[in-house]
Amino acid sequence: MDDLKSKNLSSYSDRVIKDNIRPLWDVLSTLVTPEPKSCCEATLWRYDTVRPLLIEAGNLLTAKEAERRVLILENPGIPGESKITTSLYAGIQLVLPGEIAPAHKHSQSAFRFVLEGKKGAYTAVNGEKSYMEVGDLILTPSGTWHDHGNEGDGPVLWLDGLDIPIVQFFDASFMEHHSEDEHPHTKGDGDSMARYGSGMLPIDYEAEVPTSPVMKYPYSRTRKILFKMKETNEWDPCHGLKLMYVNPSDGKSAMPTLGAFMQLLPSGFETASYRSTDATVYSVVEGTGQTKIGNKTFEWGPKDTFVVPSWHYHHHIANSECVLFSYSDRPVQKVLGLWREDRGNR
Ligand code: 1HN
Repeated sequence: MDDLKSKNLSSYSDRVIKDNIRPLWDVLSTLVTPEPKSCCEATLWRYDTVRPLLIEAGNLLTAKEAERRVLILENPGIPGESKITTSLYAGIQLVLPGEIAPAHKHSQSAFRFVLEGKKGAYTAVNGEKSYMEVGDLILTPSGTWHDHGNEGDGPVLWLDGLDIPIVQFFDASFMEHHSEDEHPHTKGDGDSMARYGSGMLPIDYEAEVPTSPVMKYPYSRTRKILFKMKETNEWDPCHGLKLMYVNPSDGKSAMPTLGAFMQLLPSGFETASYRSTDATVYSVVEGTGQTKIGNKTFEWGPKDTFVVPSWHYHHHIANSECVLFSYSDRPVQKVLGLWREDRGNR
């Protein structure tokens, strides 16, 4: 294009922008890319870095003063947005003995993935108390009242996963505080598991929401499943042995916006190179290893968190027998027909 033409086009663009109009030809190639071009960066947060900072915050303010005493894991490629990926939020929360994080409800769906703590801490969801043990997954579905407490004698820390950026994208956020710090605890630990998660359902059960009626997926159970399946020695080259947390009433993802997974990699296993369109957040449960993401290598151990951006080739190397929890926006992408994976080698 000659200089004069280019100058005329540029002044044309400057002029129309004043009327809130933008020529598509200026932006088309950034709007519609031939493949995902994520601004999100592969990053790892060591538990050894985050934990002391949270304990320090524990001396500065109470859970009640903070409402939620959380350190957000912020993706360095999207600074200031409280996002770990373009669609997901992650944070690490601390509740000290005797504290209550007061009851509230909001449109955002959330889960807690327990990192540390002896039994005694709980999340209560719509009156059902779920006591927390390391590796447990506890759901707080959209619109459910939830409060946290700690009746034990040590700190409890967990990873919070929320769909905040998705709700923000739709401008669909509502929140309410309960009149009391604690919603009445009318049901005990395991109530929803007994009713809905044991291979039976109440005869007239009809789902009113697209979310699992089971509030806690205990690690003791998840681990048993993984190690039972391990006996057949059938490994997926890309995933080792990988399970998805499901809604037992329909077999779909436990929550509509948050897909959650648990996988086992035997000692010495190196997964085949893999990429998918759902950026994925990992929390290491057991073992040590490495994940190579593009040209970066991340060494990890228990309770570390790392994120693999969308459409980035990566593979894991297990130095010992490893159990990895992960979550992503896969159920949203699947329902929209957007999800893709590439099990290719590179
Ligand atoms: C929330 O409700 C919790 O209930 C944790 O523990 C983190 C981040 C943003 C908005 C709501 C919780 C949150 C949150």
